[in-house]
Amino acid sequence: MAFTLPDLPYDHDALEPYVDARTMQIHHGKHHQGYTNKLNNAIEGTKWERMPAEDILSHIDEVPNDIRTAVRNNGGGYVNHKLFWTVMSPDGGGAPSGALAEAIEDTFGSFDAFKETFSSTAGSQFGSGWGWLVVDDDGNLHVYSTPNQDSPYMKGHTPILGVDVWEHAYYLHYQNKRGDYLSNWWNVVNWDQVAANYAEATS
Ligand code: MN3
Repeated sequence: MAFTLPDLPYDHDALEPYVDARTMQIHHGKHHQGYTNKLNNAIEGTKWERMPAEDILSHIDEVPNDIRTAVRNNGGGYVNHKLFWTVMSPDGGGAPSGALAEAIEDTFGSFDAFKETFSSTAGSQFGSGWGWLVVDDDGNLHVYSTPNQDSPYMKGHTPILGVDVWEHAYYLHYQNKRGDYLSNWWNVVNWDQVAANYAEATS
C-alpha cells in the first residue's frame, strides 16, 4: 500500500474538552483510515503510487479521468487530515511568535483580525469543507475555505493551518453549533507546528 494512516501525535482524549475523545476515535480511525484505503485502491498499479500524496494533488489535472474524482476526494482527505492532526496539540492555544506572527500582522492587521477572518471564512463554508491558512508561490499568506476534501495543493498553495468543518469533526459534541467548535478550536492550535510549516513553505 502506498499510503498508511499516520498515528495521532497524542491520545484520543488529549484535546478534551475542546475536541472530544469519541470524535477523535471515529475521525482518525474510521474517516481518515477510509480516505487512506480508498486513495490506495484508486492509485493501485499506476505511476501515482510512487509519488508523495501532496504532489499527486498538485498535479490533479493530470490524473486519469477514470480515477480523478476518487483521487481528488480521497487524496484530499488523506492529506488534509494528515496536516490537521499535527496542527493541534494538548499544549496548543495562545498566539504565534517570530516570523509567522509578523507575517500574520502584516497581512491581516493583527492576530485577532486574522482569527476573526479565519473563523468567519471557515464557519461560512457551505456544507462540508475546510478552512485554511496557506502560503502562495510568493510566500504570501491567504485565508480561504475549500469544499469537500479539496486541498490548497490543488491551487499550487501550501497549507500551513487547516480546520475541518465537516460535521463529522464536531457534531457529536457541538451538534449544529459550528461556531462554538471553531471558537473553542483555537485552544488546541499548535502554533509551533504552524510556524515550522510556515518556515518550510517560505524557505
Ligand atoms: Mn474530517
